[in-house]
Amino acid sequence: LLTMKDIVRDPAPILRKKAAEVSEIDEETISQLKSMREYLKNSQNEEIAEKYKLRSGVGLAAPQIGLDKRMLAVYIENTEGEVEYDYMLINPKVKSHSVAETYMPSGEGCLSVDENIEGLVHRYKRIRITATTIDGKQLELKAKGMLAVVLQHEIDHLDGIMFYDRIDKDFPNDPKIGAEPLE
Ligand code: FHF
Ligand code: ZN
Repeated sequence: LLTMKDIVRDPAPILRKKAAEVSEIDEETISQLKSMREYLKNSQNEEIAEKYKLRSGVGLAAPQIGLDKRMLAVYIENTEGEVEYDYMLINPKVKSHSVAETYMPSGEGCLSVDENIEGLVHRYKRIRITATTIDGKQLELKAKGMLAVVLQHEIDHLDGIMFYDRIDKDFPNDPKIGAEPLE
């Protein structure tokens, strides 16, 4: 079971390198991805999160648990507690994106960053990505809203980019012209 002690913290060098492509989907890779998904699921379960002191997360990238692999998990429940998005993706690639941008009005946080960093993180409003699933199937995914934001945060981790790199140094709280807040 993954807990916060398994989460690599900034400024660990692995968070700053481009992760390696996954060349073969072996049993170890599948089990690592399943543990990543399980962390997210557990972290959103009040009792389990409390018991193991898990910070709640909706996405996790392999470098955040010390793995040099291009893979990520996203697990998001809605306010009713129903599963809204549930993905384990290998070698995800952004194929295209909107010109329009969005941002989370309260900013972003990261499991690998212990302090709160204020400022808006602009993201593309819509993205189209391809990836491989643990069954070896090729997937094309069109994402918008919260899912698009989380996927961009995770894919950034695979490229060594942290959310605060994208905060404007001079005007951290100013939305860019035309950018819309995520509802
Ligand atoms: C989170 N947590 O998941 C944040 C951090 C925008 O690379 O957003 O560092 F659990 C991955 C409902 C609403 C339920 C919010 C992407 C953020 C990715 C994890 N929690 C939540 C929830 C959350 C990071 N991460 C603040 C930990
Ligand atoms: Zn993160």
